[in-house]
Amino acid sequence: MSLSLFDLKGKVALITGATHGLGMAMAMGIGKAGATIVVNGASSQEKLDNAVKEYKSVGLNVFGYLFDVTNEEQVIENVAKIEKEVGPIDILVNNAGIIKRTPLEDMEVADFEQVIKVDLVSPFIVSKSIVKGMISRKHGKIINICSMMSELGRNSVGAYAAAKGGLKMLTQNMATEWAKHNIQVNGIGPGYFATSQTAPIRVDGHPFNDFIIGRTPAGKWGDPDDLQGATIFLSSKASDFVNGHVIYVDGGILATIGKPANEE
Ligand code: GCO
Repeated sequence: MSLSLFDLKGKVALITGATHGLGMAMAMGIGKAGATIVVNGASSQEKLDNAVKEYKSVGLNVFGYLFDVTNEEQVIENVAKIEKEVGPIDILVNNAGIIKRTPLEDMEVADFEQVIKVDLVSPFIVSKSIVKGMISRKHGKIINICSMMSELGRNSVGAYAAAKGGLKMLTQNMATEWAKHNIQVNGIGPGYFATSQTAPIRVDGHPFNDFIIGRTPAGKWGDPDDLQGATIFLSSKASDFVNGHVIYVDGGILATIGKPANEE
């Protein structure tokens, strides 16, 4: 099979929330496969500039744009700027997301709404701002970054689970509506990865750290680079007839009911 199926040379990819963590790892993968990468950050110009330097340090063709993905006006303005200054967007990775770990009964409504806004509404806002161009060009790739919480609940992450469960269904509906325009919309569901978001629950001896190691058949936290293969696949020609699926990169968590703590 020709590797050109996975070649992204000549493509422009926008990855939201790609100044660090999983977003950066996926953007690095897409860039190394040949695409020009457009990195979005929302919190600070300095963080964005540092990230752009890091991408350039490994020889990638990269541009950085600072805008809030929950603000439709900023999204429309920046997508227009990107498509004028860099080129039409061929690949969109909706990765930007937040999590707030609070028992539902204690969670402020405003906090619940903020998680929904960033994790579920913003993929809609950014996709909507780009898809009409993809429709006119008769091709496009949209990848929504879902989660284990698109399938399973967990104490204290109810808002996040509601958002990521919704994002899985939004992915299926985008696929339903846009596949006829040769736009493939799919998701990636990361398992438990070693990132800044999971750092608080990953410290040695933290009960959750031991739980995840036991609950994951691969017996470890994922390395963000483990996501690059699925990302390149869903960004490339190789997935031109794949629509509405979420690929779980999870070390086997969703494949198993788990095992007793004392079982090897
Ligand atoms: C948590 C974790 C998870 C992971 C990831 C799993 O608190 O349970 O942060 O949400 O980050 O989303 O797919």
